[in-house]
Amino acid sequence: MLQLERIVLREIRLPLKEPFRISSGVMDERRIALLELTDVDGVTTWSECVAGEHPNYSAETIDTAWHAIREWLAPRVLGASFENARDVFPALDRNIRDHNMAKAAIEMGCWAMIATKQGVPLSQLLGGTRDRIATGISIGIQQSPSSLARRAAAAYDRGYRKIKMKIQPGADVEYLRAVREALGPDVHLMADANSAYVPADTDHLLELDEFDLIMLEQPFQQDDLLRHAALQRRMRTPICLDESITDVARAEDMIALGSGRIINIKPGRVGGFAQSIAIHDLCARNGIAVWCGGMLESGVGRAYNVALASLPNFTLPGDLSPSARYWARDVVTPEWTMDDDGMVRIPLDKAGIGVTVDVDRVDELTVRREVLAGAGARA
Ligand code: OSB
Ligand code: MG
Repeated sequence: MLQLERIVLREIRLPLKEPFRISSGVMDERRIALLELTDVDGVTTWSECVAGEHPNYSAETIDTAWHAIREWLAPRVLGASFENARDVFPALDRNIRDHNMAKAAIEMGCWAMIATKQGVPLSQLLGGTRDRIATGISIGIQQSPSSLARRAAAAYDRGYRKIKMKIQPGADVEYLRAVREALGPDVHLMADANSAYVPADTDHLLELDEFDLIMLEQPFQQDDLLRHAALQRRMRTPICLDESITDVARAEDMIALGSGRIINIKPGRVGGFAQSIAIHDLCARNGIAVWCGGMLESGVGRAYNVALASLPNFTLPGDLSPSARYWARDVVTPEWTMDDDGMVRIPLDKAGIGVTVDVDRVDELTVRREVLAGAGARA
């Protein structure tokens, strides 16, 4: 039984160690919404909303999510009671379109609350079957092919099992060629376009086949499943969809149309864990590999991704870099780490999300804070 009494919403600003450039914009600091959920017994847990500052990845931003959580979503859970974490998403989704990242922040927090109260690790509540996850790095667009090749070589030496590089028109073929030549034929490379191409670029994209990438992520616009299918029919490299897969029906469409062969599951993008698990299960039944993407989360959001990635059909390395890749200091203890073999350990010895939020650090970083409480409850 789950009954939330209070949600404290905070915005923190966390400076990235170095700017992260994708085809649609650059980030040098993350504005992150953190939620502290408290239930009627006074048990607390933290969750994170992964929406960015600008609507360049999806329509949501931290500010739209803040509004959606305060005005529409928090009132659906505060004071309500749920038998099962799976019941939370339908309650949030009824007659509220989109706002998946806002929904996910609450929904995933509810799973963590239940895990905490049951005294089990979040991974176990989700049905996870592994204790370690192979990790890939996501490298932003660099100044030149040679600087990208240096970054990729350093990542390979550090132990990463998969090297993903952001691409865009003008920073693609020659960049990937430099990396493939520097690292040799056996290293798992992939590229992520974040929708930077249009169907007229098809012949150009077909040139990427020569680099034996393990996949090409999201070349076209989010809504363009048909044109992704046309590209996949001509391209040897498997297409992986990220932005396009916002719910289970979209994953079914991808499979039916042949728009791709792999899905990057980000729980924030699909409205939380219930949807993520449903997409994971659908893909398992259809021979579609999945892996867990990242949104430059703080250590709080990362805990959720790590737990999800312990499910059996997450067979490809996730974008689960250790805290030190992003931040001078994370907001959780212990920080997320990766061993020399590129593996992240799932904290199976702790209940709930498996890391402790450093509240003093969060306080220092907080730029706004709002307390949401159900009718009748004290703020
Ligand atoms: O497309 O996967 C993406 C970060 C921000 C927005 C979109 C994406 C990304 C990443 C980062 O690739 C992966 C990570 O968290 O390391
Ligand atoms: Mg992506």
